[in-house]
Amino acid sequence: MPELEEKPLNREPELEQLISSFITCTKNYDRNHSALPALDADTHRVRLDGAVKHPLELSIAALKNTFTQHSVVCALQCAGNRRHTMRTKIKEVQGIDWFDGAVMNCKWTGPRLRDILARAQFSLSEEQQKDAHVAFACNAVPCEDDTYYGVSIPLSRAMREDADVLLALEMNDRPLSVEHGFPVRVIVPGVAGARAVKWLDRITVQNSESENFYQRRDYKILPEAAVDCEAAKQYWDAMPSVQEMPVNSIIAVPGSGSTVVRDVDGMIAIKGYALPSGDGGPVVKVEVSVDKGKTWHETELLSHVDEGRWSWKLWQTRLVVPVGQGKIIYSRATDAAGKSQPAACKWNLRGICYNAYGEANSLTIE
Ligand SMILES: Nc1nc2c(c(=O)[nH]1)N[C@H]1C(S)=C(S)[C@@H](COP(=O)(O)O)O[C@H]1N2
Ligand SMILES: [Mo]
Repeated sequence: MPELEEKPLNREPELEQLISSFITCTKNYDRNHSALPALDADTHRVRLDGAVKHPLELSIAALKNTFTQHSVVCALQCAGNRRHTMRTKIKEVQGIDWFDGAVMNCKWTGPRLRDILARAQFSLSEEQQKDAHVAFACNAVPCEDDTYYGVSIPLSRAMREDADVLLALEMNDRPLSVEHGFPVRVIVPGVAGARAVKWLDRITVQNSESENFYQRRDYKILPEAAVDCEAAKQYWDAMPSVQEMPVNSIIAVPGSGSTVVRDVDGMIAIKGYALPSGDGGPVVKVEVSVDKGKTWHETELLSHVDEGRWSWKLWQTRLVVPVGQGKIIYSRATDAAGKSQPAACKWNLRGICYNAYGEANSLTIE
């Protein structure tokens, strides 16, 4: 494997700042398995090949000018978001120590993948299409665990008009930044961030999942028996890759470990974000509990003109909380599909898809 030139850029914003606007416009989290490639939008091409009748070589200008442009506002979340909570509440896991900020909520614009696939036309029978995948790759730079970054999603999702799978050229009405995939990245609303390939240069229609490490040997919820890398080996092929993310919520204010001074009425402000499950959005309810889950109080969901099925919900409330130390507050989101966060979540080696109650712990209330 070629050496990585530098340590990949991985960082998340501070939570109070993250929830300060519905569209997260500044300092969104960055997750990279490689260095950031500097690509030229004038010469860059996206190749579409595999089981299609007409392979295509698409320039950025062609993606912009020869296909209808669509916009979608959606949450984009790393499957490892909240890993820190799994590692501290249950037991040690492998992976970057993400807190609750490995998520962004942005507007993405570009052609729909299904329109591009329609131009190329499949050479698969209807039966074959059911199990087929669309693989995405970035070959620009070597990654930590493979020579290129590659993943795939089911062809059925790519073809669903209501699934809004895009090849995004713009983020929040501006060309993508280098960090977020300039000049083109995949956006798959409701699905783990790992599938949103940045610096996209190849799309392949194929009858099985991507062969890449990041599809086959990572981003899978392994059973609890997979306690270490050695034990994990027997499960990698048996377990499905993560696609749809689970419903979730976190408390951004007050932050765990902080001291909060109550208002004269004995109340404190509690705020956070909530995320729907895969296709189950929007979030319809967020409750909080200040008595360890015995009673729950419904919070106010903030509405926004651009919200929809795939976006996050910001929420807030004020509640009377008794003074004291070591206090804990929980949050619990429910989405339109009726999916709700569990009190506890099973451990998995890579610490992904943690979605037990959101919590602010070790609080001192004065
Ligand atoms: N080419 C490429 N695409 C990638 C990655 C990567 O390392 N290389 N990381 C993936 C992962 S794991 C996530 S969570 C998102 C993060 O997107 P962001 O860096 O724009 O926040 O990009 C995905 N797309
Ligand atoms: Mo990720």
